[in-house]
Formats: sequence, structure tokens, C-alpha cells
Amino acid sequence: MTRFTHDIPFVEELAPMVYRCWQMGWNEANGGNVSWRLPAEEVEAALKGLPGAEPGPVQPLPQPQPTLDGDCFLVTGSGQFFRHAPERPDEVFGIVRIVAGGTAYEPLWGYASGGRPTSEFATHLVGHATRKRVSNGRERIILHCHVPEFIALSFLMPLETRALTMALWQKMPECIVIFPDGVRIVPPLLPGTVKIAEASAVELEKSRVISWTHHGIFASEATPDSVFALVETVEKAAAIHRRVLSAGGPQRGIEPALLRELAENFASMMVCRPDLPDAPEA
Ligand code: 2HA
Ligand code: ZN
Repeated sequence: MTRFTHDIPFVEELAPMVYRCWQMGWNEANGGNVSWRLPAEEVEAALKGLPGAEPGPVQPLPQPQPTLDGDCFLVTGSGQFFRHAPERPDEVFGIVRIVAGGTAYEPLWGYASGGRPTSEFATHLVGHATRKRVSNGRERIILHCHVPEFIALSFLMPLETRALTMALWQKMPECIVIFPDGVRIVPPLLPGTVKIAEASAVELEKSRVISWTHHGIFASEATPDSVFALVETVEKAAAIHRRVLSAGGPQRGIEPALLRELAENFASMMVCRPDLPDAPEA
């Protein structure tokens, strides 16, 4: 396989991951979006002297994000296809800087066909503001995908954070280690609105992974690789759970006692302690 290369190292790293999301069946047509918070100095160094790297007109943001002022983001464009990322990276992606105290953004590179950031940009920014604070700056990338098995569960299960989290944890031992913060549910809301952004921010206070009911997953992590792995693991557990439901429903699940042991043994690999039911009194 020929390796994808690009003058901007962040584009070189992200475009193959985005293409892989399409291959996985997670991002059909223009479905889904991704945004990556980048170190401003590294963006400046990468764009220096690059053709097409001209700051564009400053655009207002619907929700001010003062804690992101000065931050740069590599973001997929509105209406762009994940499938086209390696072929037309300068159309699929753009780089923007948050300016004016977090009330506006300035395009720095990309969106070559005259585009602009994804329609979900406001939600990505509120998500970044929340997760940057909660993770002390560790998390930098947010990925939104239309993952089919995970979406299917929003038609098959009660819309309850606890029930969904337990169902997924109880399907594979890795799950509680990889997403000990669980999966939190956002009710069905219109995509691209301030309302979904605000509802998402509430749930992102407590978890890196949220379910947009009947729509998809929205997940935050440190790197393209780690956010892909997080989504991949949740979707795998959702697939197992959906198969079990399709076969008549579970006869059993991984027991809470085993989940507690997993949480103890792998504590050093986990982002937090999982919220598990207490062990029964001996
Ligand atoms: O089409 O996925 O949520 C982009 C989207 C909106
Ligand atoms: Zn979507």
C-alpha cells in the first residue's frame, strides 16, 4: 500500500484515519465529522510558505468559547466526504484558529472548494472546551461517526445511560478498561443546533463518549489513533449486544464481580474508576 503523504503533518496523520472510518462503514457520503486541536506553534511552522495558506475572513461563532481562544483546529468541511480525504485533503479539511476572545474563527488553510467547517462545529467546540478542561488538556480530538450497530441499539434499548453502559461493559472484558467512563445518552435532537451542543456538553462533563440518539457516536481522545480505537471498541461491543438481542436476548452477562476485578487489575490503564454497583456484603 502506498503511504499517503502531505506537507502538513497533521493532515498526513488524519486523512488515512478518516478514510479508514469510511472503510469501516461508519461515515457514508458526507456523514460524520472530526476536529483536532493542534499546537498553534506547530501549525504556524507547518503553514509557513505553504501555497494556499492565506488567512481568510473572520467568521462569528454561535457560542463563544473563551477557553479555546488562540487554539487551532484541523476540521472536516461541511458536506465533505470522509472517503475523499486522501484524494482531496485540501477540500475535505481546513485549519482554523479561534480568535477574538473565542467569539470567532479565522480560516488559515484548506476548504479549497470554498467550504467551511462542519455543520457540527459549534458542538465540536463546546465538546473541546469541556474535555480540554476535564482532561487537563490531554484530549485533543473529537470524532463523530454514524456507527451502525451503536445506532441500532438506540432503537432497541431504553434511552438510559446506565443500561447502555452496563450492556456494553458486560459484553467484552476490554470494555470497562477502554471506556470506564461509560457511554452517556443525549436525547434525539436536531443535528447542528445549539440545543444539541448544550445537551452534549452536559454529558461530556462525565464521559468521553456520548450517543446522539438515532444518529451516531461523538467521542473525544488524545490522538487520531486513540479516538479511532475508542469508537472501534464501543462499536464492537454494540455489535455483540445487538446480535445477542437479535438472537432472543441475553441469558447472562459478564458478572459485576468480574467487572470489579478487571477495574482493579487494569486500573493503571484506565482514565477513571468506573461507576459499578457496590459488591454485596460478605
Ligand atoms: O453530515 O454527520 O451530524 C454531517 C453529520 C451531521
Ligand atoms: Zn452525524
